[in-house]
Amino acid sequence: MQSAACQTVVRSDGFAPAYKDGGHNALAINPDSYKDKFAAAETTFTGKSGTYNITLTTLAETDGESTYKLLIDDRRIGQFTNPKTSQDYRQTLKTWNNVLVEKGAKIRVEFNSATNSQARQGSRKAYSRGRWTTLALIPPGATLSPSGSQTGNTGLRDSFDVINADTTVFEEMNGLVAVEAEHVSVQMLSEKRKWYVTSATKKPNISPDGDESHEASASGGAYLEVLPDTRRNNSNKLIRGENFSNEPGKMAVLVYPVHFNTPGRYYVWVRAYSTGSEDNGLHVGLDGKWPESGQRLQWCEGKNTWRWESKQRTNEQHCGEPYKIYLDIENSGLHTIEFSMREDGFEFDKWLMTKDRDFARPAGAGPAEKLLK
Ligand SMILES: [Ca+2]
Ligand SMILES: [Ca+2]
Ligand SMILES: [Ca+2]
Repeated sequence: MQSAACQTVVRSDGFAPAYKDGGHNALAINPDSYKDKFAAAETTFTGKSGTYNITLTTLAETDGESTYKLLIDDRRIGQFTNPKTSQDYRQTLKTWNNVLVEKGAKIRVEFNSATNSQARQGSRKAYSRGRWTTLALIPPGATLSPSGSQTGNTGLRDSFDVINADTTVFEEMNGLVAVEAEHVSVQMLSEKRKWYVTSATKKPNISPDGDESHEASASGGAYLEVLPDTRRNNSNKLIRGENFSNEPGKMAVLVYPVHFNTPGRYYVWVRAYSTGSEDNGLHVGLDGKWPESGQRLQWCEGKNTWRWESKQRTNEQHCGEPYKIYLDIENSGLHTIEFSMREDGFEFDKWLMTKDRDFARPAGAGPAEKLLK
């Protein structure tokens, strides 16, 4: 697989230079030298000619709202300006649907430095750096193949895996949002472990797995499982960074864009299935950040059944404490809710976020999904 640096040509003719921001794994423009200017990066599309949904992932900043232009063979496909944010490097997704891309086409992203004149660096106005991390081309209707191999995912970066074709945006209403795990937009950091869909018609052919499938009783008839599962009981060796990650955001990250209407503290509940003493831990994050209150979701009760839970594993209570798994949404607008692997073999049916601290555990599938219209 090639890295972005190999595939991408940074244009200098008529553009400001771009630089690689290693700390954020992004391309960016330096406003110290280039204010209100555009830099550009270009790649030649080597995939099959066809129609694609194209998703750009940017990092929004407080200093200014950078603008991004997508061009194919010098034709403007679209333009996107980051939303205002109170949090630097907030991951933001923009999708252009049903774009015709011919094999050999030149795909270019232009990105600028911008200021909103609010933040100051010393006596000067502070600027945003037009950072972005990935451009993914996804064939509409693409699904995860049973073998787990991906087709048509020919972005500028290869750390971006696709489970669903659509960048579906969900909507929070009245302090509640619920999402089927299998309706994930993108998957990242899946080199060692990866989430696979199981449904009546789709079974991952990944070994070892260790148990039968449980889609018949899953919400929406489908769920995700992170495979292979090499630690199925505590006699199997625990290998950090392989079949276990106590650190959040490091392995098999799932990204769900959600539009929030109501800021505030949200308790996160997840519906999971575990059959033994293992495969019962997960992490949740927000906008690419992994606060302590999203780490180590834990299940002990309800074995061999789908079980909604919202408990955090702590030193004092290995089976988890209630009320400790939450995310604080500071501003209304688009955010990404992200989950990452803690234990391989985890089976993930659905998740929800509620402002109600005393939310009653749903017995069945739980609240319905709501898409942003
Ligand atoms: Ca399994
Ligand atoms: Ca496991
Ligand atoms: Ca489901």
